[in-house]
Amino acid sequence: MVKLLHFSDTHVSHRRFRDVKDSWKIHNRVTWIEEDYCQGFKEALEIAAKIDCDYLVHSGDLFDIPVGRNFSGPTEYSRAFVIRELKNFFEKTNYEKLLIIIDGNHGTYLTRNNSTLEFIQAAFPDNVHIFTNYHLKDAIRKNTPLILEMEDVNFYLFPYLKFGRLETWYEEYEKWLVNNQQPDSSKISIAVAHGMDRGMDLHELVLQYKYDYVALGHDHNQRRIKKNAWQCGSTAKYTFAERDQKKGVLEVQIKKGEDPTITPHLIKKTRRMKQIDMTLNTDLTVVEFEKKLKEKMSEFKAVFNGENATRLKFSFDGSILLSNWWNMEDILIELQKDGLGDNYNLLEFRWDSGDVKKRAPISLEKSAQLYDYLIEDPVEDFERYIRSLSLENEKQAMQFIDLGAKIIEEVFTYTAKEEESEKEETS
Ligand SMILES: [Mn+2]
Repeated sequence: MVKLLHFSDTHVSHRRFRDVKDSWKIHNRVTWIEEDYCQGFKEALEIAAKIDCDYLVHSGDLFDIPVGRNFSGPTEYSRAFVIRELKNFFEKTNYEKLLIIIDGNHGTYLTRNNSTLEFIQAAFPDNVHIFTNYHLKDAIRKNTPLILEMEDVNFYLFPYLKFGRLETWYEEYEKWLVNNQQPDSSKISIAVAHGMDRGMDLHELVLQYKYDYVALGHDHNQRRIKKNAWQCGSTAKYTFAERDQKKGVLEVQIKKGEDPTITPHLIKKTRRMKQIDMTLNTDLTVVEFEKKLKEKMSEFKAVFNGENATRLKFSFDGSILLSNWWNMEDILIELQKDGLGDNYNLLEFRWDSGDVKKRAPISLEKSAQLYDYLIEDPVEDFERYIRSLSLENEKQAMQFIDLGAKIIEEVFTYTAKEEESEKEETS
């Protein structure tokens, strides 16, 4: 039997710069939010020591940065934190445990042959095995396996790759997988993959092959995908969509040829995130809007304490007059200043109005409609305009006219449809 601690998506070194309180946990060293993700990582290791697992498996996104076009590496604080906590863990367990980590889409320089996992491996060369994006690309190019073979168990590694982006990548990836990554029927076989979107970043075969366990990462919500495949979720809340999720890690006991036994362990201390939903309507005055928000905020009136301060988000939908919305945004900015001041126990204050329909005032809507009637036949008008340019190339001129006609048609039909649906809604 083999016992794993499966953890994932620790996102250490996650920082926020907008809409957060200007406050350090340790002055000039680490902010409260950055520290939250360090603590999640630390608690996962504490659970690993307690359950006395044979292997620790991290299924990606250990560090939060670099990501996408943000090429900044993890902060020195968080690098040191990770090394120190791992050293504590390995010492406590007499350097008998192995940690296996794969690259996710975070914490890796996707277009370069570098990964932030490298210095961890360099610090603990006998206890840490890393599998990076560039290891994967090499393996695909050379058609070689990406496997860690131990005496009792084989690990099949699938660092993050959005192979479904191009058909040719998909075919190459599948070919590599079929040729190299099939489970060994005589040994305990464990797949480790960062991905959740099937056919895009998680290949169907990873779930179909008879691995004894598939340790998945990328989805921050802990859940069972199949009897033998789990997303273990993140160790700290990351987006407001995760506000009500429990966070944790998985203890996995595996016997060859049997279903694995999964025991979730909760991360106890996670930051409170609260989202307040409000539906706006065009009758709502700016004064009423301010009053309502202040009422909702009163719950958080307290002396600031970074240890238990809340991250708060207002989410608006409904519809509103644009001219009112401008004033409401000014009020939100004022309330944010208050909320992140000394009288509220808030660490973050933000809002999302992406779902609000912002309507122009009636007077403007009317003039916009009047404008439609000024052009009798926009296609003809456009053709006249192109002809006025006296283009020498007749073929090119015709292409412009055709293209213009298509665009005009699209724009005008779209407007007509939009108006219809708006009328339906208000009736
Ligand atoms: Mn991810």
